[in-house]
Amino acid sequence: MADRSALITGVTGQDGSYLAELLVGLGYRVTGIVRRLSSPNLTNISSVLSDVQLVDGDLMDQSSISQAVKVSQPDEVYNLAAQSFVATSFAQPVLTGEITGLGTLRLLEAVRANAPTARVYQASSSEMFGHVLTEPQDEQTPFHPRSPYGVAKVYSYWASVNYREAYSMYVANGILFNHESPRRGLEFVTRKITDGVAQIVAGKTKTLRLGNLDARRDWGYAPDYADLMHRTLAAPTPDDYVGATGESHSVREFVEVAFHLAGIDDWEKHVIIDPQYNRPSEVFNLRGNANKAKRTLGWEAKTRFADLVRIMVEADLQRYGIASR
Ligand code: NAP
Ligand code: G4F
Repeated sequence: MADRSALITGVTGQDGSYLAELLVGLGYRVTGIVRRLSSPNLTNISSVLSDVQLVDGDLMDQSSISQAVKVSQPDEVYNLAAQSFVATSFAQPVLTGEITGLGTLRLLEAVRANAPTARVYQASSSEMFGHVLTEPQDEQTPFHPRSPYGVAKVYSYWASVNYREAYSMYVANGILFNHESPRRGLEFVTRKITDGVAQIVAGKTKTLRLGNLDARRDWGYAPDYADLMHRTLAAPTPDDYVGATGESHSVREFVEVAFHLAGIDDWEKHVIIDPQYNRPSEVFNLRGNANKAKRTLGWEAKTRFADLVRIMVEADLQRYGIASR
């Protein structure tokens, strides 16, 4: 795949960093859009910093996005930037709508005007299914978002479909279920748990405060999903695909396995249920059916739940200087 070029929004995030590594490894010329922060946040892409061209841009700002598309002239555009934390979307709904919703429209307009033949990947989310009535969820399952984040993602999903239909652009949605890694932000529940467990083992704290332990998610491993993103744009025609493991587990199960792997079996003594982490409207249960991605793109989630938890617990123990148990 030499000589191909890709533009990634959200390159500093969990998924953007794994995708940048994958594409650099495949010989792509990779450009990443980064927004100005008072302290640069390039840790996730440290391994590919010399191979990725960084350009300033913000999904809130049309001119910088248009300029980034114009100068990079990408063959493929991956829109991974978002205000991606559901809990924050309740506290900052307008900002979330601006970035996670309208930001996609700004990028689609920038591509339409400056690189109309580029293939565009939109990071859609299982959070769009929200209040689910059927299980597992697939590409035909109706959307019923339960957060400002989910609402904004539904907007972006349909904007992407509309640009495909209205302008014959190549735009594809990846409807991805939760995917995690040692690069996951510390506020998300999986990483909060594995970091909390490591802190307890390191003697830095005794407790971990969590919200709804009964929520169930279909948790996969982020590098597997970066591979799916790339496969999605390699298909001859644009389409929308669910990415999922097909298994769902509760937050409680994640806690049990994580503590056990760190050598602690009486996890109940350490976990405090704190209602401040409950959401005004919760998504109780998500489990995806990725048969279409398997059939059409040859993709399957390789890393299963127990391995995912182990990878994350080991990485966080190591961060605190503790050898794996
Ligand atoms: P993440 O780690 O939170 O990364 C988000 C990225 O967006 C960061 O690079 C962030 O940059 C950037 N960003 C935020 N606001 C921006 C703005 N106004 N302009 C430009 N960039 C901005 O998210 P992720 O887990 O990698 O997820 C990637 C995408 O997939 C997101 O769109 C997310 O909503 C979606 N998604 C994720 C999952 C999942 O389970 N991970 C599942 C389904 C869909 P800074 O470094 O400057 O903050
Ligand atoms: O880890 P979470 O914050 O992820 P959530 O809300 O499922 O969203 C993630 O996955 C979506 C895909 O479905 C992405 F689109 C989105 O960008 C993000 O990556 O919460 C998971 C569950 C929730 O039900 C939450 O109520 O864990 C529950 N939970 C229980 N205690 C907690 C906590 N969540 C967080 N963050 N912190 C807690 O203390």
